[in-house]
Amino acid sequence: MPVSTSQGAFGWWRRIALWKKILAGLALGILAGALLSGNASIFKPLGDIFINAIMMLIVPLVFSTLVVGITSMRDPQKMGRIGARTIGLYLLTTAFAISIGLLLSTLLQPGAGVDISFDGSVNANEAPTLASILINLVPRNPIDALANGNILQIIVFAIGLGISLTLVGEKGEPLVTVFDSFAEAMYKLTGIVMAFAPFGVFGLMAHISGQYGLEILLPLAKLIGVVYLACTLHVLVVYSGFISFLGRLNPMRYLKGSLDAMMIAFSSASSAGSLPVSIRCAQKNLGVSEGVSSFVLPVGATINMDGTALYQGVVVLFIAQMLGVDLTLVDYGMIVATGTLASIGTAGVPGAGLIMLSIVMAQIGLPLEAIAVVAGIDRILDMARTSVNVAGDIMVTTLVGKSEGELNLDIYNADNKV
Ligand code: DAS
Repeated sequence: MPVSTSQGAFGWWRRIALWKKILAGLALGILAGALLSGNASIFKPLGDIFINAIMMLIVPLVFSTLVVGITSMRDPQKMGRIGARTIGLYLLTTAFAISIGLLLSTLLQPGAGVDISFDGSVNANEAPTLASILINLVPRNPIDALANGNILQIIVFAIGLGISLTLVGEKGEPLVTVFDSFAEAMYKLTGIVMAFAPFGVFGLMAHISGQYGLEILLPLAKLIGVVYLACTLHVLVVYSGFISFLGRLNPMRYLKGSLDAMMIAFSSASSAGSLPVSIRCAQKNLGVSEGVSSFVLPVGATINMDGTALYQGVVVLFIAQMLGVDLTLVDYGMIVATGTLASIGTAGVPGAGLIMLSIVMAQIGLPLEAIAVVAGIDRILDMARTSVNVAGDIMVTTLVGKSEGELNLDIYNADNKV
């Protein structure tokens, strides 16, 4: 039976793994930007439409899947264990990330001999206190939290609703069924939006690549190299190490299964924007249950920013080296402490880490105006650190799923990632 050309064509396209198509879009976008320079911005609407479509999914997907996930767990002790393991692993990997950033920046001295003038004034941001983080967790108006996409407040309300639906028993069943079918629809819509990812990523990368010429990148090439090297080591050494030794799992499967989300994070520079893709990767590529992934990933996209923490370690030392300021061990300790808090307070949107950098710099007395030196290449650094943020969220979700027996090993070990 001859296959019609249109079906053959689409069949051919459908058989290519999504991560390969996204990678092709990313590479072609960088090339188009390099060739067309500023004119490559004509492709920007492709990227903007794709980002809007992904952001459209976040609230309905996170809320519905989390309510269903909580009701499917039915065991408060299990939920408490998952919460504790999640927060513990997030804090542990963040501490590793800052340490890697500080170590590499100390060894490679990216700021030594750099002479870039700066002026203007920058006001320090306030470090989020633990009390302010806890108070802001509880929404006064859940509809307002949903409408404004306040992820942490949506998580708190969804957990409360999920627990209550479980406790009311039979009377809660109808609503759980509604949320279950709504969540399924959101998964399907995520898949439909992701079909356009290669084109959206192409548009994003063409526009970004066209903005940055060598004259901007060369003076800070060593800083860019140290940040990218630190990000790569953190994923390949720390995350793969955790997956291997704590999870007893094949790290290559984890890396391959996370590629889609990492590339969306790289091109969008937004953890929040990558969240629907992270949930899809965790469930469809790595076999993590809805109950675990629908809780651990939204929490991670909001408070777990290992790439940002690592970036702050590198950049603060870069600025100190550039200014010839010798830092003491106490300064290093302050960078780890404030860098962790600053990364928790960093929003999952482009450029948020640069804003929070002022907290760490103010803490050790460096002039905030120096931030202007790295602001010009921030998007280049943001793409790498956001990829690490997302990779870290997926790694912890995989470990928590494995530790709770909520990881389907047949899916995890399957070769063909969707
Ligand atoms: N772009 C932020 C994110 O989405 C990270 C950052 O700016 O540091 O995770």
